[in-house]
Amino acid sequence: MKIVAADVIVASPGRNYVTLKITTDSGSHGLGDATLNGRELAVVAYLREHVCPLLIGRDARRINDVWQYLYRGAYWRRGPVTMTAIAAVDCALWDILGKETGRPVHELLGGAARDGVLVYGHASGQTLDELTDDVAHYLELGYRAIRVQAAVPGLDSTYGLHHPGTGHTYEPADGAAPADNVWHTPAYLDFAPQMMAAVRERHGYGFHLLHDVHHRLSPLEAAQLGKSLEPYRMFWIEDPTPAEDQEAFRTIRQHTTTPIATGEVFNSIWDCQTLITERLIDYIRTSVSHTGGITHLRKIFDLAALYGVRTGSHGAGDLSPVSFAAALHLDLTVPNFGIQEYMGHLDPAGEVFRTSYTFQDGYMRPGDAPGLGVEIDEEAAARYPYSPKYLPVNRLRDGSMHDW
Ligand code: CS2
Ligand code: MG
Repeated sequence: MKIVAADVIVASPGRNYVTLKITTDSGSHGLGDATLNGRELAVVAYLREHVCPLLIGRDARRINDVWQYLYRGAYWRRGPVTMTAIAAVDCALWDILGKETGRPVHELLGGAARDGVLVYGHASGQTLDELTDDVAHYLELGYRAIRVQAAVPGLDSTYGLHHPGTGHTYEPADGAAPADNVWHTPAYLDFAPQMMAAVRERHGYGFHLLHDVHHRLSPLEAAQLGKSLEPYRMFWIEDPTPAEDQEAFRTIRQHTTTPIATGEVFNSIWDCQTLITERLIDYIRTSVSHTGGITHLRKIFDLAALYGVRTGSHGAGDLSPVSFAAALHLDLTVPNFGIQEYMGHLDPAGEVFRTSYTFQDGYMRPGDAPGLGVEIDEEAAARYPYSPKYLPVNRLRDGSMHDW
């Protein structure tokens, strides 16, 4: 089964998505998500100029060989652009294998190890009243796990909040240049326990509570935050410090029992090796689309299983429905699954991507369609041309750059 075409589709139905479509001489095609938020066209060029021409004529069934060929053969290894491009190829080949064999991808991975995939939704608010109302909304929808973010008093803007008027999805990317946000750690450290107290006081402890710190603290500040949140029995705090400094997590670990999740910005097993083997985190957040696809993410999850680290993959709205479906297939099969982020996709993304995954009672299922179970409508995609959209940048009050 030879690859005869590899095409890159760039569309912006609400936000930018890059989709790789691989076609074989048997008439099958498969999809992979190649979206790298804010740097989309770098992956497009990497695929179109360097990867797609090399795929033509290769056997689509040799997924492991194609992966090794693209990873080892490039000489320049890892990095978000390379690993997102490889991920797209990998997912498209799993999709093709599923369609050719008539099996959903989770069956090809050894079959389901659970009935459904626990997901967390995103509640937020400009005030604590708005936040706790939003938590009520998610509980009514059936969510069993909810991430909470609220505007920090005294700051003009806070990350992780719904944009007013866009519905219940957190959509930070906007505009032809990044907006400037201003951050002040003391204000946040004072406010965070008040936020969790308000949520637990109104809604109790009958659901999992999550929070994203978005890489903004020093290790000691993160340790202080973890301790101050212990009474609220967090499911996790996410990205307390910049994730690339793996040793920093030792300090956090020594001081708090609040569980730690990190890894959405990682792109290979090497980025989380220390964190996993030293048990410095509880959840690894690497995703299918930024970490080399199903083939490589499986290896990370297997390593994590050895050390009692559970999975909690990134599933923001800037990952397309194609990689979200791939995540659900993999999540269903891994023994050490923990939770899956589910931000959802705003319309008109639904015009471009037809999905077969479902949500019920807090759990998602990928469905039994052959392959990944997602199709792209290329005519609809053409109606939404690429437009630059950037995440904000973050500065301190003195104007210096901080982590976003
Ligand atoms: C966030 C993301 O989902 C999350 O946990 O950290 O929204 C992240 O900011 C974006 O995916 C970056 O592209
Ligand atoms: Mg995050």
